[in-house]
Amino acid sequence: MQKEFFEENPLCSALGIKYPVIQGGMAHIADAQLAAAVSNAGGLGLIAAMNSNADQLREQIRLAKELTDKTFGVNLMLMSPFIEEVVDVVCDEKIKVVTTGAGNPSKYMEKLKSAGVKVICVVASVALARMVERMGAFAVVAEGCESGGHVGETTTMALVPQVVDAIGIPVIAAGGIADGRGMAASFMLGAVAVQMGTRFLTAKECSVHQNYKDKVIAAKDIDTVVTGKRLGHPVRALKNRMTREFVEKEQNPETTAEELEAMGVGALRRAAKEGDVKYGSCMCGQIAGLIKTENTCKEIVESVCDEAKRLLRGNKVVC
Ligand code: TUI
Repeated sequence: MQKEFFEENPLCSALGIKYPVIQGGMAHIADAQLAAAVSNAGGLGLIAAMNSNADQLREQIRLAKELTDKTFGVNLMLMSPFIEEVVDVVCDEKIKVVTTGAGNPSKYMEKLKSAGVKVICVVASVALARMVERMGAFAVVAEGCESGGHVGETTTMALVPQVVDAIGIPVIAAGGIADGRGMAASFMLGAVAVQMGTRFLTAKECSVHQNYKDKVIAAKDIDTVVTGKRLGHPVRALKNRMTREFVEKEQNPETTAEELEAMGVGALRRAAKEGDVKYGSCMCGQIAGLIKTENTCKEIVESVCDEAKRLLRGNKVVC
């Protein structure tokens, strides 16, 4: 087993983490409690800033600082109406690392870098990976369309090696990874770490509503669908009454973009906080079918890494 993946992983050294596991910045789900649990487990936990304003994000950051003395980060959702003020909070609170998603981070790179923040950009294409490298990104997360939430068009298997060949900064693989096989495969594609979102949805420390967790655990391989392509922000979620109605409306040329947008408003919050898994949006990746249990973040991080280590030593997959 090559030491560069674990004991001497350069990304882990630079971020001050033990394991090459980064938690996805899941909107309405990735709070201080989950971020601290992942960081305490040796990975990199992230608080999702999503549509929080400055005060809401500051409160979550202060709470995470009480729950862990390890490095944790913030995920910036670039479509947020509060993006300017949350960038200021990240700088003020001396957050060491951010991930950015759902857009082009160029407007905020200089400010973040000047404040000493390492910026890891989530990209879904080679072109954006090249652009953020030129702007001084510390690393990229190459996120395939197997992921939950806002997705690009290319699969992880195709995207990761193309991004690895195109840039010189570290590449973290995301999309469809939930166990040691996915991690080992990611290393073979040239990634130095993995980001997992769906796997942490059923973590014991994840505060997402129990109905949502149960739906992830019950999901099969073909139980997710991408909606919203017509609106320009495709989103992968578990199939339910809401996605079925959305697909019908989306296919009907008489439905306006405004009607479709209205269906999406508040849908993730309804599922994640209120447990409305029929009419809410249960954003979730295609790998949900692999997840059968609720575990602590420590169990998740350690089991994924232990299995990857075994496989990289040449041991067979044991199912
Ligand atoms: O951002 C994500 N995943 C998300 S954000 C989110 S909140 C949301 N809710 C409803 C609609 C839209 C968002 C839920 N899940 N992942 C990172 C990611 N970024 N995936 C894909 C991208 C991406 C896509 C296009 C990044 C940049 C981009 O290009 C923009 C450009 O201008 O080039």
